[in-house]
Amino acid sequence: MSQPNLAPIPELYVSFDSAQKMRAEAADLTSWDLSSRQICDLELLMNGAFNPLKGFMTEADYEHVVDKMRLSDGTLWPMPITLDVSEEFADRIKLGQDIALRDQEGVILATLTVTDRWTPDKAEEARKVFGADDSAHPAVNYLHNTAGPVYLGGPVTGIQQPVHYDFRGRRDTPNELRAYFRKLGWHKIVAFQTRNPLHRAHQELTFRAAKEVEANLLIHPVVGMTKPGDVDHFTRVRCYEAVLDKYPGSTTTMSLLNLAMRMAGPREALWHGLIRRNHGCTHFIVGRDHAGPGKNSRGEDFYGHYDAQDMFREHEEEIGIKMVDFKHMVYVQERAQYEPTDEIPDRDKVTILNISGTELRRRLVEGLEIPDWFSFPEVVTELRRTRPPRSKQGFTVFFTGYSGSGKSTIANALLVKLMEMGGRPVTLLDGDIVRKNLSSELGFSKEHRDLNIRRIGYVASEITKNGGIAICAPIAPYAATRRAVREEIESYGAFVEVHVATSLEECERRDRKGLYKLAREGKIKEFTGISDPYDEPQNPELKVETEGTDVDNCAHQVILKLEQMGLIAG
Ligand code: PPS
Repeated sequence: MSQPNLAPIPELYVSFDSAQKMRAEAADLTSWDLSSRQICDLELLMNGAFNPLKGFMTEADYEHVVDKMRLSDGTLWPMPITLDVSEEFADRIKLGQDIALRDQEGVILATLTVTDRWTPDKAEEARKVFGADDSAHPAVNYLHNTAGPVYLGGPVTGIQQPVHYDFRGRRDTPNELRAYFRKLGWHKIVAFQTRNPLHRAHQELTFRAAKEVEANLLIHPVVGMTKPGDVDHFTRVRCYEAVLDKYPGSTTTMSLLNLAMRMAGPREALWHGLIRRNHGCTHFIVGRDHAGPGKNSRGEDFYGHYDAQDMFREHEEEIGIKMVDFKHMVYVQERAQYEPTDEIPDRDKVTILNISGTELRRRLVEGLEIPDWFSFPEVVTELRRTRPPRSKQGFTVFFTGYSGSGKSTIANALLVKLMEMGGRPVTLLDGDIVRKNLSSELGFSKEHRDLNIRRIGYVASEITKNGGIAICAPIAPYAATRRAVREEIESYGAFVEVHVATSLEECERRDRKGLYKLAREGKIKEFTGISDPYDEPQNPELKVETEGTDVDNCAHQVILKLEQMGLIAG
């Protein structure tokens, strides 16, 4: 295992000439527009990072992978790589048919020969692959609320790589990295996977790993999809570039991996190992809580801190890459250095310091000091540039509640109060206004309501990203859609969900627009609360009771909440 076989690995691309021809022919095929996650998966299938997979999984491979972490021929493969589509699309496809796979601009990247089509049991997939059917897990949430209901499987023929305009020089296929290692005569390469900015603890850990196994180091950060709410990859790559200077250039290199992570802990660690093996690495660092998704809906960790290491150790031979395991690194003040937490003999006599990810985010958000022992000044500057203190960031206030609950009235009062304070531009996206200007063709089916809310979410996320305040006031009856909007916005700033909790009886009694009467008479169909559902928010940032409280006071409660969250200066 220590002398890597750095010969090229199989890719799924056809030759340049065939690609030209196929591109022309594929223009007539039925085509599927790939989601962001599917584009990541397709890229890694085509360039051999997912070797030995030759396409999106067939039903038999999928079943085996879900049940046993193995393909149907017995090869170890822990993660389902499936092409999820809508029912309407699946119904149009005949088995044996070729379809074109296009990116979001319509460029044809590949064709898929559809050999399998099935409706998966998603709850079972969630339980077996991610350990629980709990939507607090980002991949389980994706599975139920983003992925389509039907899977298509079959071999892929690659026409071209997805185009990336950012950091082009830093992206390498497995074969490009293999060629690089061959050229430099690197025989032992230890890979470090990360989705976070590198701080001093990471640097120490990677240094130690390289020293321990006498290997060269590949810093291999994920720039595809990571955990919702993570620092965006542009910022992270700028941080990595700043830290790269601190490594000896002749022994360390960095390359970006367009992987869509699933945050599946132990299974994900095996998968990461296989991917690094395919990139020509001989060793792989697995630290504490590798690819951990955080807490479940009961507030407990999804996986044990060292489960990933245990599972990796069990399958190390088969993966074909050696694990370099690390315990959590902490700073020992007296010795002014980082040490693995289990290797501190005199831990009662020394001062151990540590800043968790959550604490770091808090300090960034509140503009507090980040000590030099924790990170590099260049990294902190970069992070502060992207994440100014909360009082200078954009944010979204998202009111939800029944028709006639008072959302619009409170939203209008809040708009005026925020404009009076000044400092940031404020935009009101009221339900009725949006339906006039953005969503005039939509009705009130679940599909149309979701589309309406996704549009509001999109506009609000753009406003938030650019430092403004968006106030939204739709009914937004579906919890899953509200969550999707929250995730979209939280990559840029705070999302403050305000439940205007006026009871249905009170809304109906007020019946300001006379709509409840019409809904009761059956003259308006699918009316929220009468003939259509409303999912009560479980954990809104604020719940406002309007019965017996005047509008000014309700808006003031929101202002107090914004102050408490550090979003407006007190
Ligand atoms: S949603 O579900 O979030 O897309 O709804 P929204 O865009 O907020 O639109 C709600 C307003 O449309 C009027 N209206 C209805 N509401 C609910 N159900 C049905 N079937 C319906 N038909 C029309 C109603 O006036 C809502 O306005 P508000 O301001 O909430 O009272």
